[in-house]
Amino acid sequence: MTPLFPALAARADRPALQFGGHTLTYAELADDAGALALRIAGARRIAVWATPTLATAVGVVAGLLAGVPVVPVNPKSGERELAHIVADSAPERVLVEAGVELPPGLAAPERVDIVTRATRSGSLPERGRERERGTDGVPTGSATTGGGPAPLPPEPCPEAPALIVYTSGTTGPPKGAVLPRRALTASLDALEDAWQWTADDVLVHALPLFHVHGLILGVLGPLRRGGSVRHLGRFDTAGVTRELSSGATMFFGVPTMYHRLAEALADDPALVKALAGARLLVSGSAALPVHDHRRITTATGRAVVERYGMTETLMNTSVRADGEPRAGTVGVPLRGVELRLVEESGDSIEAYDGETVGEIQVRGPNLFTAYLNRPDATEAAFTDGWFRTGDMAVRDPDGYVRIVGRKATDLIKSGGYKIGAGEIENVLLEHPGVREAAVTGEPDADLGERIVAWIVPRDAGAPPSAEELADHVAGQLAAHKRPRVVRYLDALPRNDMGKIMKRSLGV
Ligand code: MCA
Ligand code: AMP
Repeated sequence: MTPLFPALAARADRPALQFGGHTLTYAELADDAGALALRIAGARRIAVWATPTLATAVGVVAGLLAGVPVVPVNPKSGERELAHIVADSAPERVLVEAGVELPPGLAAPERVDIVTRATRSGSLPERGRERERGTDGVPTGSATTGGGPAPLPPEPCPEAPALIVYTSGTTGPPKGAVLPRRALTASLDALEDAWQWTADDVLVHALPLFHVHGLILGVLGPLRRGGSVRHLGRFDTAGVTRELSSGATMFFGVPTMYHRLAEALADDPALVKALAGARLLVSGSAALPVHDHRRITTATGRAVVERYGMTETLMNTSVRADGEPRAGTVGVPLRGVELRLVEESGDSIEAYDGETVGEIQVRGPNLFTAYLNRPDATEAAFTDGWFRTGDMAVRDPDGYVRIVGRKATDLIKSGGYKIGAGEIENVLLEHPGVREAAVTGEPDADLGERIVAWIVPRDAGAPPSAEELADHVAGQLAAHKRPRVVRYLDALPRNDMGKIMKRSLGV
């Protein structure tokens, strides 16, 4: 069986990962992740405390090498969200960067410290240093066996689960999408084809490492190609400029990041030059407004390539690197992906007319296998073997897909994060000052959509402040799920059945 990361198996002496000042070559990553893989081998499932650090990348690669399913956890998860993920995925161990404190919600799984040679020494170490011991006394350096480094574990079968990534629905807590190894290889290799992605590419990004975009595309993608990734830790235009001006060839971002780049271009000639020199600029996770596409192209002469994906399906379509760029579209189906548009009636739309709207349904090796512990939700997500994305689109005569909206108004995309209105409403309703709550998304130039909470307070004379409610949601769920605006009402608009009419709230 061919390995998931050929350059790692070959212990190539080329840079693989760079986070701030910390760098690992493939050979070093094979040593560090290989040693960690030996320590976690046999575990049923592991969590990784997914800070935007080198340690996280090493922890995830170790899990993949060991064939142990990895659950990446948002380190900013609030109490309730964390409790749900831990109870649902029941990890036996939690991998965390040495020295980093874990919240009480992660006290049950056995802690395993991630120690890498790069972070141990604070910078690139000289080779051949003595083996060191981790906090639990297990060797953390090169897993050597006398004559040389120990071989990496054998490649697990393609259907073996690789990652479990949590994703929000309209109601209820997030669901864990089980992603098998073949979904990762199928999707990453289809992107190699669409983007002419090679070992010479150096990717720069600043995406979080607990979602598909930042982790699978942004870290595992370069590793599968044998290229390298430079992670900025946190997004800013200066970091993007610096890396694209010093050897990086590609940038991946969500539309909010491109919006911020577009805003900065007018006063930043170095940024203009950096973007103009990039081989490929890719946007995804939400629609990049045509206005931002145009501003970037006008200033830099470069077109941003959009690709369309989902946690459950990985990548479905993309504008190809060798194709015609077209702002406002997500390009054509990727190699191996079957895509159809389906009407409300269930009939498939045959037209390629740029105007008949249907739901995007997909089929192919890029798909997840199931929602963890949720056979009901898994079954409901498919029709005759086709996955129902909930995204509505039209198809141009040449096959380019144009997303025009989504079926569920209760799903909000803010900053590229998918957020369920119901989840936030449930948490708001538990606040002692809240009698009724409804959550909607409204257009936001920076975030795409911003979360709005409509609140009927228990005491109209002393309503809880917007800040207090935002902190409450951030503390229970996650900071990106907090309402950015709170509007107070005497009563929520309801129909004769008592159902809240969100459309009258201005959605
Ligand atoms: C603010 N903060 C708070 C609070 N308010 N913390 C606790 N309580 C509060 N009340 C903190 C935040 O944690 C954060 O900390 C900082 O203040 C700023 O937060 P925020 O305002 O939310 O940040 P932002 O400026 O709005 O972030 C914009 C962003 C971010 C950087 C673009 O939205 C982002 O990283 N988006 C990426 C989403 C993504 O990767 N989606 C992929 C999923 P600190 O600064 O320390 O963090 S979709 C996917 O995977 C599919 C497959 C696909 O197609 O790609
Ligand atoms: P998630 O479940 O967080 O993986 O988000 C998946 C959703 O993000 C999709 O169902 C789409 O609604 C949206 N999405 C991803 N990429 C794009 C894009 N390029 N344009 C428009 N929407 C996108």
